[in-house]
Amino acid sequence: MLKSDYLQSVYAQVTTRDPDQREFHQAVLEVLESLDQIIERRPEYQQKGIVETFVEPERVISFRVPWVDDQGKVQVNRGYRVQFSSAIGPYKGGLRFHPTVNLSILKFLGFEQILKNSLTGLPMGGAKGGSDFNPKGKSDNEVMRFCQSFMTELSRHIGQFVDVPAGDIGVGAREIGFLFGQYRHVRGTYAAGVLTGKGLSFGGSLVRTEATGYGLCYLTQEMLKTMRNDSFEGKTVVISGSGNVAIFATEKATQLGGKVVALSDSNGFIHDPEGIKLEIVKDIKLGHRGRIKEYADRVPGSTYTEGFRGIWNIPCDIALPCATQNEIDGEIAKVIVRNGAMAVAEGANMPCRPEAIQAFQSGGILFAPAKAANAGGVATSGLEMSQNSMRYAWSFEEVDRRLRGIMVNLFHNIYDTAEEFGKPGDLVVGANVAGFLKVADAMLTQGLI
Ligand code: NDP
Ligand code: 2IT
Repeated sequence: MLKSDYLQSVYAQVTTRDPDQREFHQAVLEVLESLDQIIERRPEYQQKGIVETFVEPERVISFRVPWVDDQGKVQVNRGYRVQFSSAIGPYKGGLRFHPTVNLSILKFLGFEQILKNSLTGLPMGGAKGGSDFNPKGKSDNEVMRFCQSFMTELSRHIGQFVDVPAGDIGVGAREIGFLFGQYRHVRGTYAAGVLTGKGLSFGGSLVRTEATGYGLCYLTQEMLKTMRNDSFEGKTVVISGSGNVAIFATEKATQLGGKVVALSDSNGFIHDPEGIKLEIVKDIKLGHRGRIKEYADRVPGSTYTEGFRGIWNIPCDIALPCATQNEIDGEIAKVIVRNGAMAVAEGANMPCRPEAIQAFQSGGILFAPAKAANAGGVATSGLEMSQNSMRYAWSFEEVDRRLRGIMVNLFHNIYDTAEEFGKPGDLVVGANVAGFLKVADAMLTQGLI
């Protein structure tokens, strides 16, 4: 329940305007609850209408995406771009291709992206986009034709100083390549800075592929060190998902001395008590877009179980949910607490429901929210944009060093902010408040637009 009448009225307007957008309501409410800690200290936010402006996207674009499948049949999907905030930089955020994509999901993601991008310290606004297209089971040619149609329309709305999309669920190097090719074709210009996550041969940055998972582990490591005088060394780690974020979180957690024992996909999970052999996972997922089940067929001593939520019954010291939103509810969270975990850090966006976060915090478990914990991906996108502007490419070590520096600074910023605003150790409040203050002050300074 919100204490401030002003924030209550903002939330009432959000839920009345779009009563069906449940994921968006969830993301907004969490942020407003954090702002409750500061709103009395900053009366100008209410006087200037900052919060009600902040929760409404600057622009929402919706368009049809017709394409022809391999049987010659016309398929029509829906495409979107939610350009949420450009207060501190051009719109920036990923594209998601998944059958569950709708406006509620893209608005929650775009909204969180504003604060996440602010926390990176780089000049990027917030956006998200995508389509209800399902790349799973499609041929490369079908994916190419879909991406070309999608970009034919999207190209009118983006640009290196306007809006810079990247990948997310269902959008990786293959899709970004097709999207970039079509942008170049329809605009007749080589503007490398219009997309991030590009291939290395055409303006991509080293470390962008690894960045979200690596960044998640750098932040978790700093949190363990600062708040528990501890590290990944010797810890059992469970990671959900087996996509881009999960794979490179597994790689870094292992390099830092942890033992990752489980991964999942939307069908089920694998458990390997000896520690996941990442080269086999990479061969399955990156080599031939296979299912995680195949791991158990190839690695003696490992098991596969149907149903992706069961992964959280496996006891662990560190839990890194890296699949999708609302995967962990209050009941699952209690199991994680009961099994003795010491830390949870969100690699996916909003994988923990509010009751789950509550259970972690009251159970004394360290909790790092997504907008801080997974900011390494977009931060490295920011570094890709910098390199594109310079027409230069840094080495792997240089980008990795900068990524690590950004995540360490980000952690201390949210940790100190939580303390400053009377909620020591509450990194949810720290992230929401620190991210918001910068954007709100930019909005105040620039006037109502
Ligand atoms: P990928 O498409 O590479 O992988 C997604 C993984 O999550 C797959 O294992 C997939 O399983 C699983 N998954 C997706 N949807 C569902 C669902 N509805 N139920 C259960 N499992 C599901 O995506 P990413 O790894 O890039 O993204 C994972 C999460 O990380 C997302 O929340 C994304 O928003 C977030 N993120 C990504 C960043 C990036 O740079 N890529 C940056 C910051 C956050 P299956 O194959 O069965 O669908
Ligand atoms: O959720 C995210 O931060 C991303 N999908 C990455 C966005 C980006 O622009 O790199």
